[in-house]
Amino acid sequence: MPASAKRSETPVTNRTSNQKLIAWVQEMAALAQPDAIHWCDGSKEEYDRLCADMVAAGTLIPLNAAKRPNSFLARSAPTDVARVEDRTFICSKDKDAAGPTNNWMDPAEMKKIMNGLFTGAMKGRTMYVIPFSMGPLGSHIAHIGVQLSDSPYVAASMRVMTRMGQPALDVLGDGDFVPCMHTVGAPLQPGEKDVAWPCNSTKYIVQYPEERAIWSYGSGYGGNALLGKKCFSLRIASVMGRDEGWLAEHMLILGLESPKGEKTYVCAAFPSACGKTNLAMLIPPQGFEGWKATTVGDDIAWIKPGADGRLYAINPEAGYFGVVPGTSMKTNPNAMKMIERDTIFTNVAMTDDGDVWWEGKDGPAPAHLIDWQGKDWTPDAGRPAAHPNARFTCSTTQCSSADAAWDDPKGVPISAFIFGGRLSQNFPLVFESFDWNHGVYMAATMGSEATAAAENQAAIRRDPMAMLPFCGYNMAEYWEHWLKMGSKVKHLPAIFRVNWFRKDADGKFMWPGFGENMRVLKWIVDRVHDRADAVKSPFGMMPRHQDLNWQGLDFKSDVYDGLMAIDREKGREEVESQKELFESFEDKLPPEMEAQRKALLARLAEAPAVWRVNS
Ligand code: SAT
Ligand code: MN
Repeated sequence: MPASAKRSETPVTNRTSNQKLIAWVQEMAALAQPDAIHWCDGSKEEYDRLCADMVAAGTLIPLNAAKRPNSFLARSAPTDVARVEDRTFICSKDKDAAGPTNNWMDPAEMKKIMNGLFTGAMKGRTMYVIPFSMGPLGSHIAHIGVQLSDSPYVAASMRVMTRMGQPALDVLGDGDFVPCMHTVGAPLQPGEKDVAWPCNSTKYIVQYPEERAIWSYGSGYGGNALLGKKCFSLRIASVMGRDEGWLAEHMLILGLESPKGEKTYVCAAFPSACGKTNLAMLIPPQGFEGWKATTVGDDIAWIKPGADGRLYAINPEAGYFGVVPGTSMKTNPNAMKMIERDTIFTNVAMTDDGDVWWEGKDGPAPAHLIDWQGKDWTPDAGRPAAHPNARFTCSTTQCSSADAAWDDPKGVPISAFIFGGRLSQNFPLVFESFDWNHGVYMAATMGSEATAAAENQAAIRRDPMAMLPFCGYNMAEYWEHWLKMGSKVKHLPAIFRVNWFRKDADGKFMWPGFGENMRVLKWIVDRVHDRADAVKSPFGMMPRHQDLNWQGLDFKSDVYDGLMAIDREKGREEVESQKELFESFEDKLPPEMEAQRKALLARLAEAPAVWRVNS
């Protein structure tokens, strides 16, 4: 039994008077039969003890303290390296309530399976009781959850990723919480030696939206196991938002401050692997002296209408679980600085001097590494040293671009929503929707190309609002909810689409991206403050070359022309292909969505064969 569990514990009744919570913990302990129960207080001492226990168990490897102070490397089981969408279930009473884009199972049937799997599942282990607040403590936008887990990696990670421990219990009082039940599914027989990363080949990530409950079995990794993240903050919270009139979105929150001190906040949604963390921590380039970009969040936003008729957003999380490969001084200097210390790395490679390495890090690959699976690695190994989904887990307090209001219970007022996919062809750098409904349609039909290899016959994987794996109810009803917000909110944010990934005829990216995205963001800021020009295209309102600030970047007008061009026939094909998505929702599809699609087809029919922004 780990030292953290052996310590004499404060009696539970001194920690909380919440009878529902106490009874639930007892009931779950009777089911899962752990050897011990530890109520997490969220202190630094507790975190350090958890880490020390994990070092002793081989789950964490301490990194070279001179190079990477207070940091650790975890190597997961090779079969437990990412979210498992095909094992993720929305168990609403009606199949229709989950909709055609979710896996569904009858809740009664699922509960039988869960009860079977969880019986005795924590034998030989400690069950951690992990109270947490998603959002600033006491914020009217925040909510409390309690996770039970037999993974110390989860308990430690939850302290970094959420406001975890006694303060969350104090805010909870006798109120309601979202119960989050989790096991790695690897009970130990008496005397049996544990492995470094216990998990089970059977995995279930289960949401019961009507009960607002989560059960997760068999995985210790990321969103499968840190249940405050995608399971609660998106799948369950999207249902709460529908019922209560707010939005739970897969969005970063970014502050943009002008040299005059005017602050504008935007939310942006992108599918995985489109650089959300990089955009959330962007550093304005040359030509933007005096501008500041500040980070409120990099993954999730909870957004509620405020008394003044604007929308206010909080980041429900308190840390970053970011993709490591590709992170460098070029792509994200703020993140590089942030993860210099006090960071848990999962599935990166280790250098001979006890530091970490990953593909895309600055400088050449070292001559020798231990790869993410613990094997010797040399540059000619023919396989990546870090897993492509390797992650850092790191507190927001370490981020030097953290916005002054990142922990403000009021949230920050949102002026624009930005939606972006990854499209190599025919999709312009940026445009603004004509109005709210048009913006909702553009967001609902966004997508990314399935693979980089399929560039020419780009099969687009639709990912409405980047919420495809995260919407806890019928996606068509979610669109309806978005459309309704249009009439409920007095001061609506403007809606934009962006695409950083267009390629030229030689397959080269046409747009430099990263910090240079500030040029687009500034135009967006100026648009929402009514001081930037745009011209009307079939897709929406677009900036001309002269409408962007090019100081510090030589970006020729004719290249820009190509970046913004719309090929009428390709555009038409794309819009026709949206029909398949729409039809899958049958009579649940809001008629407005099809009306918007038809209107776009009509605008394209009147456009020249190639629509150009500067002609
Ligand atoms: O695994 S997580 O859901 O935490 C991260 C992600 O997939 O975006
Ligand atoms: Mn995400």
